[in-house]
Amino acid sequence: MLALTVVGSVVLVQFDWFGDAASEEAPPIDTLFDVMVVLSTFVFSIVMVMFGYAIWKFRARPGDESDGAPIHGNTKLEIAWTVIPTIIVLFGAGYSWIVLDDIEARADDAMPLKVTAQQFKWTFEYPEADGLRSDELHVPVDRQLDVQLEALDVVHSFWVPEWRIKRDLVPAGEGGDEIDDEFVVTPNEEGTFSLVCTELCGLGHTTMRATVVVESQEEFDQWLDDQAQAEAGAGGGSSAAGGT
Ligand SMILES: [Cu+2]
Repeated sequence: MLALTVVGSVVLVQFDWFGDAASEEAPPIDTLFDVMVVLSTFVFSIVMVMFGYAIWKFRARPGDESDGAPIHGNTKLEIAWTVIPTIIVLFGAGYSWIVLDDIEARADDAMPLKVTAQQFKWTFEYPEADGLRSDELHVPVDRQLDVQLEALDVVHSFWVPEWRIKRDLVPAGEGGDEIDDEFVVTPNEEGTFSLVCTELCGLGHTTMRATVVVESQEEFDQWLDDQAQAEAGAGGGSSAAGGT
């Protein structure tokens, strides 16, 4: 049983389940996932070993047409299969709670960002830059983003795979204050990523993507300036040749 757990765990943990990581929240999430994989492998091993043993031990010999012995209850076994899963689940819940508490901690200097989803388009608004809007997401590296979500029509879902965080955008309408519509994330690697809508939201769902550029603070400031000028010049600005 333990051998099967070890072999299964070693094999499964090798997989790069989520791909590249590019946020501060990613490592604790990935570690949590690996721990859960090991626990699941342990449970799977118990079930498979018991299953194999039962098939072998209690098989019907050739010519044996008799009924099985009538048995009822087994206190030791029942205590074991209640206590072990309870410990596993409580451990998983406690550990997840700690990780969630950690990755949801708010930084004082977080940058506010408003994300609006609609069929089939993302819009980003920067309250610190006079409400500048863009359909390409640019953010500075190593700064926590305080993201406010809004959906205009149906349910969408915000997901940048490398950041790990995934959150639904629910059209709240009147009195929708109780909907959990914000999250924080701290991108810690520069580069270009894809924001993917990960909630089937209509015929154009597969096209509902946006480019995400994580860049240095200087490049980000420059991009904001460029965007503001383009907006002032042409009136109505989306992203053209942004920061590289
Ligand atoms: Cu969508």
